Amino acid sequence: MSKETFVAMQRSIVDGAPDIASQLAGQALRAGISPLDAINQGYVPGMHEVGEQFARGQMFLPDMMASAEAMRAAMALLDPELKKLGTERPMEGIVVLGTTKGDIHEIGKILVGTLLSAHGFRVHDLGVDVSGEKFAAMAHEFRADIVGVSALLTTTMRNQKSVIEALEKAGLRPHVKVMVGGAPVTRRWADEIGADGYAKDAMTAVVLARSLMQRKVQHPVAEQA
Ligand code: B1M
Repeated sequence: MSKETFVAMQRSIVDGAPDIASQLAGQALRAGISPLDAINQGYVPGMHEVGEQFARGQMFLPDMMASAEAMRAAMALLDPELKKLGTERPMEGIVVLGTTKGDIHEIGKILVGTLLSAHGFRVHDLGVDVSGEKFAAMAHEFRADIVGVSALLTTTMRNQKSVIEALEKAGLRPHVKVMVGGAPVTRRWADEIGADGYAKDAMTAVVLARSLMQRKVQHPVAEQA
Protein backbone atom coordinates (compact mmCIF):
# COMPACT_ATOMS: atom_id res chain seq x y z
CA MET A 1 0.00 0.00 0.00
CA SER A 2 1.35 3.34 -0.94
CA LYS A 3 0.83 6.97 -1.60
CA GLU A 4 -1.54 6.00 -4.44
CA THR A 5 -3.83 4.33 -1.91
CA PHE A 6 -4.04 7.51 0.13
CA VAL A 7 -4.70 9.49 -3.04
CA ALA A 8 -7.48 7.02 -3.98
CA MET A 9 -8.98 7.43 -0.49
CA GLN A 10 -8.92 11.21 -0.89
CA ARG A 11 -10.57 10.84 -4.32
CA SER A 12 -13.34 8.61 -2.91
CA ILE A 13 -14.29 11.39 -0.49
CA VAL A 14 -14.17 14.15 -3.10
CA ASP A 15 -16.25 11.98 -5.45
CA GLY A 16 -18.69 11.13 -2.67
CA ALA A 17 -18.27 7.40 -3.29
CA PRO A 18 -19.08 5.40 -0.11
CA ASP A 19 -18.54 1.98 -1.70
CA ILE A 20 -15.05 2.84 -2.87
CA ALA A 21 -14.21 4.59 0.42
CA SER A 22 -15.28 1.50 2.34
CA GLN A 23 -13.51 -0.90 -0.01
CA LEU A 24 -10.24 1.04 0.34
CA ALA A 25 -10.58 1.11 4.13
CA GLY A 26 -10.99 -2.68 4.16
CA GLN A 27 -7.97 -3.12 1.90
CA ALA A 28 -5.89 -0.82 4.09
CA LEU A 29 -6.73 -2.74 7.24
CA ARG A 30 -5.95 -6.06 5.59
CA ALA A 31 -2.61 -4.64 4.42
CA GLY A 32 -1.74 -3.60 7.98
CA ILE A 33 -2.04 0.17 7.41
CA SER A 34 -2.74 1.95 10.67
CA PRO A 35 -6.37 3.15 10.72
CA LEU A 36 -5.14 6.53 11.93
CA ASP A 37 -2.81 6.90 8.93
CA ALA A 38 -5.69 5.99 6.62
CA ILE A 39 -7.84 8.69 8.23
CA ASN A 40 -5.20 11.41 8.46
CA GLN A 41 -3.40 10.83 5.18
CA GLY A 42 -6.26 9.50 3.06
CA TYR A 43 -9.74 10.55 4.05
CA VAL A 44 -9.28 13.83 5.97
CA PRO A 45 -7.34 15.54 3.15
CA GLY A 46 -10.32 14.55 0.97
CA MET A 47 -12.65 16.41 3.32
CA HIS A 48 -10.39 19.47 3.23
CA GLU A 49 -10.51 19.40 -0.57
CA VAL A 50 -14.32 19.18 -0.40
CA GLY A 51 -14.42 22.21 1.92
CA GLU A 52 -12.21 24.19 -0.45
CA GLN A 53 -14.29 23.29 -3.50
CA PHE A 54 -17.48 24.19 -1.62
CA ALA A 55 -16.02 27.54 -0.61
CA ARG A 56 -15.08 28.24 -4.25
CA GLY A 57 -18.61 27.37 -5.40
CA GLN A 58 -17.37 24.32 -7.31
CA MET A 59 -19.34 21.97 -5.09
CA PHE A 60 -22.84 22.19 -3.64
CA LEU A 61 -24.59 20.97 -0.53
CA PRO A 62 -25.71 17.58 -1.96
CA ASP A 63 -22.09 16.91 -3.04
CA MET A 64 -20.84 17.78 0.43
CA MET A 65 -23.44 15.42 1.90
CA ALA A 66 -22.30 12.62 -0.41
CA SER A 67 -18.71 13.23 0.72
CA ALA A 68 -19.80 13.02 4.35
CA GLU A 69 -21.53 9.73 3.53
CA ALA A 70 -18.31 8.39 2.01
CA MET A 71 -16.38 9.45 5.10
CA ARG A 72 -18.91 7.68 7.31
CA ALA A 73 -18.59 4.51 5.22
CA ALA A 74 -14.82 4.49 5.72
CA MET A 75 -15.14 5.30 9.42
CA ALA A 76 -17.57 2.41 9.91
CA LEU A 77 -14.63 0.06 9.29
CA LEU A 78 -11.81 2.12 10.80
CA ASP A 79 -13.55 3.27 13.97
CA PRO A 80 -13.87 -0.18 15.65
CA GLU A 81 -10.21 -0.88 14.92
CA LEU A 82 -9.15 2.35 16.57
CA LYS A 83 -11.41 1.75 19.55
CA LYS A 84 -9.93 -1.71 20.12
CA LEU A 85 -6.68 -0.03 21.13
CA GLY A 86 -8.40 1.46 24.17
CA THR A 87 -9.85 -1.69 25.70
CA GLU A 88 -6.69 -2.82 27.44
CA ARG A 89 -5.77 0.50 28.98
CA PRO A 90 -6.59 1.81 32.44
CA MET A 91 -9.43 4.35 32.46
CA GLU A 92 -7.95 7.82 31.99
CA GLY A 93 -11.04 9.92 32.65
CA ILE A 94 -14.65 10.54 31.72
CA VAL A 95 -15.46 12.82 28.79
CA VAL A 96 -18.81 14.20 27.73
CA LEU A 97 -18.52 15.23 24.09
CA GLY A 98 -20.80 16.91 21.58
CA THR A 99 -21.26 19.45 18.81
CA THR A 100 -22.79 22.78 19.80
CA LYS A 101 -26.36 23.86 19.35
CA GLY A 102 -27.24 24.79 15.78
CA ASP A 103 -24.41 22.73 14.33
CA ILE A 104 -24.77 19.28 12.76
CA HIS A 105 -21.13 18.65 11.77
CA GLU A 106 -20.07 15.45 13.47
CA ILE A 107 -17.22 13.76 11.61
CA GLY A 108 -14.38 15.52 13.43
CA LYS A 109 -16.14 15.19 16.77
CA ILE A 110 -16.61 11.45 16.21
CA LEU A 111 -12.92 11.16 15.38
CA VAL A 112 -12.00 13.00 18.57
CA GLY A 113 -14.27 10.65 20.55
CA THR A 114 -12.79 7.58 18.89
CA LEU A 115 -9.22 8.59 19.63
CA LEU A 116 -10.05 9.50 23.21
CA SER A 117 -11.66 6.05 23.63
CA ALA A 118 -8.67 4.44 21.97
CA HIS A 119 -6.44 6.09 24.56
CA GLY A 120 -8.43 4.95 27.57
CA PHE A 121 -11.01 7.70 28.10
CA ARG A 122 -14.65 6.76 28.68
CA VAL A 123 -16.51 8.92 26.18
CA HIS A 124 -20.20 9.81 26.23
CA ASP A 125 -20.99 11.28 22.83
CA LEU A 126 -24.12 13.43 23.00
CA GLY A 127 -24.25 13.86 19.22
CA VAL A 128 -24.88 17.12 17.39
CA ASP A 129 -26.96 20.26 17.98
CA VAL A 130 -26.49 19.97 21.75
CA SER A 131 -27.57 22.81 24.03
CA GLY A 132 -25.48 24.10 26.91
CA GLU A 133 -28.10 22.84 29.35
CA LYS A 134 -27.90 19.33 27.93
CA PHE A 135 -24.08 19.37 28.18
CA ALA A 136 -24.39 20.44 31.83
CA ALA A 137 -27.06 17.82 32.65
CA MET A 138 -25.03 15.03 31.08
CA ALA A 139 -21.79 16.21 32.67
CA HIS A 140 -23.56 15.92 36.01
CA GLU A 141 -25.14 12.55 35.23
CA PHE A 142 -21.94 10.93 33.98
CA ARG A 143 -19.71 12.70 36.54
CA ALA A 144 -17.59 14.03 33.71
CA ASP A 145 -13.99 15.08 34.23
CA ILE A 146 -13.94 16.83 30.86
CA VAL A 147 -16.57 18.38 28.65
CA GLY A 148 -15.52 18.56 24.99
CA VAL A 149 -17.34 20.93 22.69
CA SER A 150 -16.95 20.90 18.93
CA ALA A 151 -18.09 23.67 16.54
CA LEU A 152 -17.54 23.85 12.79
CA LEU A 153 -19.36 27.07 11.95
CA THR A 154 -18.32 30.59 12.84
CA THR A 155 -21.97 31.15 13.76
CA THR A 156 -22.07 28.26 16.26
CA MET A 157 -18.69 28.83 17.90
CA ARG A 158 -20.27 31.27 20.29
CA ASN A 159 -22.40 28.41 21.63
CA GLN A 160 -19.22 26.93 23.08
CA LYS A 161 -19.35 29.87 25.46
CA SER A 162 -22.98 29.00 26.27
CA VAL A 163 -21.84 25.55 27.36
CA ILE A 164 -19.37 27.09 29.80
CA GLU A 165 -22.08 29.40 31.09
CA ALA A 166 -24.47 26.47 31.56
CA LEU A 167 -21.80 24.56 33.50
CA GLU A 168 -21.25 27.63 35.68
CA LYS A 169 -24.98 28.00 36.26
CA ALA A 170 -25.26 24.35 37.28
CA GLY A 171 -22.36 24.81 39.75
CA LEU A 172 -20.25 22.27 37.88
CA ARG A 173 -17.55 24.49 36.43
CA PRO A 174 -15.04 24.05 39.27
CA HIS A 175 -15.14 20.27 38.82
CA VAL A 176 -15.14 19.98 35.05
CA LYS A 177 -12.47 20.92 32.53
CA VAL A 178 -13.69 22.27 29.22
CA MET A 179 -11.91 21.69 25.93
CA VAL A 180 -12.98 23.14 22.62
CA GLY A 181 -12.14 22.47 19.00
CA GLY A 182 -13.38 22.53 15.43
CA ALA A 183 -12.15 24.08 12.19
CA PRO A 184 -12.84 27.79 12.99
CA VAL A 185 -11.81 27.53 16.65
CA THR A 186 -8.49 28.95 17.83
CA ARG A 187 -6.52 28.99 21.05
CA ARG A 188 -7.28 32.67 21.32
CA TRP A 189 -11.01 32.00 21.12
CA ALA A 190 -10.67 29.29 23.76
CA ASP A 191 -8.93 31.76 26.08
CA GLU A 192 -11.51 34.43 25.34
CA ILE A 193 -14.44 32.24 26.38
CA GLY A 194 -12.67 30.80 29.42
CA ALA A 195 -12.19 27.24 28.16
CA ASP A 196 -9.40 25.20 29.76
CA GLY A 197 -7.90 24.16 26.46
CA TYR A 198 -8.06 24.04 22.69
CA ALA A 199 -7.00 21.20 20.39
CA LYS A 200 -6.50 21.61 16.66
CA ASP A 201 -7.03 17.95 15.81
CA ALA A 202 -8.07 14.63 17.30
CA MET A 203 -4.62 13.48 18.36
CA THR A 204 -3.87 16.82 20.00
CA ALA A 205 -7.22 16.45 21.80
CA VAL A 206 -5.91 13.27 23.43
CA VAL A 207 -2.73 15.01 24.58
CA LEU A 208 -4.77 17.93 25.89
CA ALA A 209 -7.26 15.66 27.68
CA ARG A 210 -4.39 13.90 29.46
CA SER A 211 -2.88 17.19 30.55
CA LEU A 212 -6.26 18.43 31.77
CA MET A 213 -6.62 15.25 33.85
CA GLN A 214 -3.19 15.85 35.36
CA ARG A 215 -4.16 19.39 36.26
CA LYS A 216 -7.29 18.01 37.94
CA VAL A 217 -5.33 15.45 39.94
CA GLN A 218 -2.45 17.74 40.88
CA HIS A 219 -4.59 20.60 42.09
CA PRO A 220 -7.66 19.00 43.65
CA VAL A 221 -7.97 21.66 46.35
CA ALA A 222 -7.68 24.54 43.89
CA GLU A 223 -10.24 22.78 41.70
CA GLN A 224 -12.84 22.75 44.46
CA ALA A 225 -12.20 26.34 45.59
CO1 B1M B 1 -20.40 22.09 6.27
N1 B1M B 1 -19.34 23.73 6.37
N2 B1M B 1 -22.05 23.13 6.25
N3 B1M B 1 -21.29 20.39 6.03
N4 B1M B 1 -18.70 21.35 5.99
C1 B1M B 1 -17.90 23.59 6.55
C2 B1M B 1 -17.54 23.58 8.03
C3 B1M B 1 -17.36 24.88 5.80
C4 B1M B 1 -16.00 25.38 6.32
C5 B1M B 1 -17.30 24.61 4.28
C6 B1M B 1 -16.80 25.82 3.51
O1 B1M B 1 -17.54 26.76 3.31
N5 B1M B 1 -15.56 25.80 3.10
C7 B1M B 1 -18.53 25.89 6.06
C8 B1M B 1 -18.43 26.73 7.33
C9 B1M B 1 -18.08 28.18 7.06
C10 B1M B 1 -17.96 28.94 8.32
O2 B1M B 1 -18.79 28.95 9.16
N6 B1M B 1 -16.83 29.60 8.45
C11 B1M B 1 -19.72 24.97 6.08
C12 B1M B 1 -21.06 25.37 5.84
C13 B1M B 1 -21.25 26.81 5.40
C14 B1M B 1 -22.16 24.50 6.00
C15 B1M B 1 -23.63 24.84 5.83
C16 B1M B 1 -24.07 26.18 6.47
C17 B1M B 1 -23.96 24.79 4.32
C18 B1M B 1 -25.36 25.19 3.94
O3 B1M B 1 -26.32 24.67 4.43
N7 B1M B 1 -25.42 26.14 3.06
C19 B1M B 1 -24.32 23.64 6.54
C20 B1M B 1 -24.51 23.90 8.05
C21 B1M B 1 -25.35 22.86 8.72
C22 B1M B 1 -25.37 23.02 10.23
O4 B1M B 1 -24.48 22.55 10.91
N8 B1M B 1 -26.34 23.72 10.76
C23 B1M B 1 -23.28 22.58 6.35
C24 B1M B 1 -23.58 21.21 6.25
C25 B1M B 1 -22.64 20.22 6.05
C26 B1M B 1 -23.00 18.75 5.77
C27 B1M B 1 -24.22 18.28 6.56
C28 B1M B 1 -23.28 18.60 4.31
C29 B1M B 1 -21.64 18.04 6.09
C30 B1M B 1 -21.52 17.54 7.54
C31 B1M B 1 -21.92 16.07 7.64
C32 B1M B 1 -21.63 15.50 8.99
O5 B1M B 1 -20.78 15.90 9.76
N9 B1M B 1 -22.41 14.47 9.27
C33 B1M B 1 -20.65 19.19 5.92
C34 B1M B 1 -19.25 19.01 5.71
C35 B1M B 1 -18.81 17.58 5.46
C36 B1M B 1 -18.33 20.08 5.75
C37 B1M B 1 -16.81 20.07 5.45
C38 B1M B 1 -16.63 19.94 3.94
C39 B1M B 1 -16.00 18.98 6.12
C40 B1M B 1 -16.15 18.89 7.64
C41 B1M B 1 -15.46 17.65 8.10
O6 B1M B 1 -16.09 16.63 8.36
N10 B1M B 1 -14.11 17.68 8.10
C42 B1M B 1 -16.37 21.47 6.02
C43 B1M B 1 -15.13 22.06 5.35
C44 B1M B 1 -13.90 21.93 6.22
O7 B1M B 1 -13.96 21.76 7.42
N11 B1M B 1 -12.76 22.05 5.62
C45 B1M B 1 -17.64 22.21 6.06
C46 B1M B 1 -13.28 16.50 8.44
C47 B1M B 1 -13.06 16.45 9.94
C48 B1M B 1 -12.19 15.25 10.27
O8 B1M B 1 -12.41 17.63 10.32
O9 B1M B 1 -14.49 18.52 11.45
O10 B1M B 1 -12.44 20.00 11.18
P1 B1M B 1 -13.02 18.66 11.39
O11 B1M B 1 -12.47 18.07 12.77
C49 B1M B 1 -11.10 18.06 13.09
C50 B1M B 1 -10.62 19.31 13.87
O12 B1M B 1 -11.39 20.47 13.59
C51 B1M B 1 -10.65 18.89 15.29
O13 B1M B 1 -10.31 17.51 15.21
C52 B1M B 1 -10.94 16.92 14.09
C53 B1M B 1 -10.16 15.76 13.62
O14 B1M B 1 -8.82 16.07 13.36
N12 B1M B 1 -11.85 18.99 16.09
C54 B1M B 1 -11.77 19.02 17.45
C55 B1M B 1 -13.15 18.97 15.77
N13 B1M B 1 -13.93 19.01 16.85
C56 B1M B 1 -13.09 19.04 17.92
C57 B1M B 1 -13.36 19.07 19.28
C58 B1M B 1 -12.28 19.09 20.16
C59 B1M B 1 -10.97 19.09 19.68
C60 B1M B 1 -10.69 19.05 18.33
O15 B1M B 1 -12.41 19.12 21.48
C61 B1M B 1 -13.69 18.95 22.03
